[in-house]
Amino acid sequence: MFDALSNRLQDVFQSIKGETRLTAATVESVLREIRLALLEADVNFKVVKAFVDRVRDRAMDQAVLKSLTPSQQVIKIVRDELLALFGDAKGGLTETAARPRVIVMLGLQGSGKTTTTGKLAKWLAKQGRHPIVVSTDVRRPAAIQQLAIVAQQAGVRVHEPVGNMDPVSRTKSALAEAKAVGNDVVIVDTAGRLHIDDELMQELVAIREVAGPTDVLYVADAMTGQDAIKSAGEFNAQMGVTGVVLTKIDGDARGGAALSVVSVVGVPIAFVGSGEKLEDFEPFHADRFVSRMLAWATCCRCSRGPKRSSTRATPKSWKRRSARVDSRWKTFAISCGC
Ligand SMILES: Nc1nc2c(ncn2[C@@H]2O[C@H](COP(=O)(O)OP(=O)(O)O)[C@@H](O)[C@H]2O)c(=O)[nH]1
Ligand SMILES: [Mg+2]
Repeated sequence: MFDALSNRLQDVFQSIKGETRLTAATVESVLREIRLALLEADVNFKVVKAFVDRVRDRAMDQAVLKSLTPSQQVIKIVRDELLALFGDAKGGLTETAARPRVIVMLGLQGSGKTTTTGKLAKWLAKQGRHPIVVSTDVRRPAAIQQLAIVAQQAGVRVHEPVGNMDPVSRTKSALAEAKAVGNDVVIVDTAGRLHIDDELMQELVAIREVAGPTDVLYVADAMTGQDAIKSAGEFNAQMGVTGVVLTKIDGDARGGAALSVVSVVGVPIAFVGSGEKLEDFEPFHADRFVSRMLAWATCCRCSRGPKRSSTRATPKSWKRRSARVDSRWKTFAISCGC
């Protein structure tokens, strides 16, 4: 993800690197290029406009233009504003003293809810927590089975009320089991649809009522671009989403959805999923994300990054390439002292 955007920004920054004087016209042309780069990366157009306006306001400041390092300052402004797109929120779960803490997973079918339920449970278990997971996806018997397998792989308890196929009642009995056994986290995996419908929303609202969750996580497939943002807004309006889990960032998604979600929906990114394995999961850190994105573009002393990568790569080759580029970057960063 962000390969193409990163390359485009690298070109833009390259064009002003080393300039000792920046004119207003140069800044405007840089802004035009940045605008195009963001739109091509599928960033929401309103977000792009607000972003470019903010960068212009700051970059056109005479103190910046007349400084000794104007281009470095413009690059820093772009970086700051990219960070601001993600808001100040820290990734991870909300803070709560509630025991058990209840987390409800939402999202469209195939976005990665069940996989992420297992990943999150494993991540929590690693932090010394004792999660129990429950599936409320009763329409597809295979979904209950899938969560049982994922829970087993994650080494966490799964609530299996035999014969009970009512989503709300399954949630209730999972809470009761957690209290009886001493599980301090309950993760409720829910059903998804290809599109949002009223029946699903009513079911989810009823689950929320009995669950009283501290975290309502919307699982968004990064590959679905702007559509993911639209449904995040709808889920948020009905369910009060507390965080987004952005999955499949290992694919070749253009990444614009990730950059727009906080501004458009007003909900922070809590976690990111970067593969099918349970370990491919981490809390979202905006600064690391932006640093990776701008790694080559902002490297202080070096003129060009490593060999360009194709933007038409498949997820698997992306992974291999990404690992290669990462290791080259480490060697390169050490040698250049960045
Ligand atoms: N590459 C990749 N695949 C993922 C990721 N998260 C989930 N998947 C895959 O996406 C597909 C759908 O996931 P699933 O958890 O069943 O989605 P659900 O319908 O929302 O519960 C499965 O094949 C998962 O292995 C991820 O971060 N990266
Ligand atoms: Mg599922």
